[in-house]
Amino acid sequence: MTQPFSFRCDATDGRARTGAISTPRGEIRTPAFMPVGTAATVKAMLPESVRATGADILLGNTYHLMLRPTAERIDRLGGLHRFMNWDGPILTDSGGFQVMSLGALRKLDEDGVTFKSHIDGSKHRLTPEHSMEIQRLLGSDIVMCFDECPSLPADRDRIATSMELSMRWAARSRAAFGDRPGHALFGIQQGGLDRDLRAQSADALRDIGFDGYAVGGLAVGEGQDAMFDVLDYAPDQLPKDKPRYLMGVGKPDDIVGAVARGIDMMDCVLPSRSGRTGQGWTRRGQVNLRNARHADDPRPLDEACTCPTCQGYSRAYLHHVIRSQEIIGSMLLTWHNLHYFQELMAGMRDAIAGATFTAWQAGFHAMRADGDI
Ligand code: PRF
Ligand code: ZN
Repeated sequence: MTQPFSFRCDATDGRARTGAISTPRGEIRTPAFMPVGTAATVKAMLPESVRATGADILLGNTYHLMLRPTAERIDRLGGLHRFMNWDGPILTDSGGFQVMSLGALRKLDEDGVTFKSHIDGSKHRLTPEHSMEIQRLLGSDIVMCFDECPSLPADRDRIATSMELSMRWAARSRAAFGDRPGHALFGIQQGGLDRDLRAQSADALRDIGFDGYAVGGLAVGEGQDAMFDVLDYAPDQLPKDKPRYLMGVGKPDDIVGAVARGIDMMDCVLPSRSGRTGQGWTRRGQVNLRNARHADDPRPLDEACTCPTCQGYSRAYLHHVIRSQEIIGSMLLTWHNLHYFQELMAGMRDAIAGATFTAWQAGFHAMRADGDI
């Protein structure tokens, strides 16, 4: 019998790998990109449209949902899947990272974090136990450990102390999560840019035992070169037989570089958030549709793209609706961007399966060097 939650690797090419995570709510093809649905919506998209772009799984946020509309209300209404009308798998982040970005509005101690809501200034507290409870009430399929993610640069002592705290919180998260068949708990590796601290963190997580392992603490200001340096060893420090998730990454070239280094899952607000400001992401690079040069351009954003936006609308129209702040501008660009990110993942999955990933990567970079888009 297959496990209610399991990971299989179908093929590898270099360090890149492709396979699938099986969950009771469906399969997640890997490498996977998870659109971000922070407040129980992928902004400007219907869930069925998100699905049509090729997404197998969404990300939701403990921090935002606990404040509004609250986890208890979502639970009473049948859980997050029913609430937002998405029946596929949902991964929820634990809140630690989002609280950290509040800066002065938070206070950290051994037991957890006290913080003030960005919505109304009300006081709240998150601990590993409380984060597990909220993610259970939401009905999350993949629950993330409660951790602390220091911003970089930071000195080694600060990174070490924080990583050790995150590992104690990981053990408490594991104990509080308990045994929930069909639901998964992922550990989060920390340790900044320090190979030794990353190894200590990976060992601590492996000893506790998780259903998957995230590389946390990256894409926090260190730059792509430094991030890739860490990704040259971090995935190999984590168990081979479990999914590896790089949190909060990234731009298309970050994603490709991460997959080449053994990452199976990623999430980022980039395709949705930048879509709402008029940025289009294509095979040939980034296009700012606000730019006046598009005002009379009858061509689609990307002639080779099969998304509904590129099938029906010109750059001139996109330029007009974005400049006019029409809602459809956000809808059209978010759809195109999510479609492009999912096509990117599908292209990588096929290339890894066909053992042509190196050539695929060369093609990806060559296409982008092309110049005028
Ligand atoms: N921890 C958690 N969520 C995250 C991160 C982390 O380190 C990151 C780092 N890029 C993004 N989201 N819990
Ligand atoms: Zn398109």
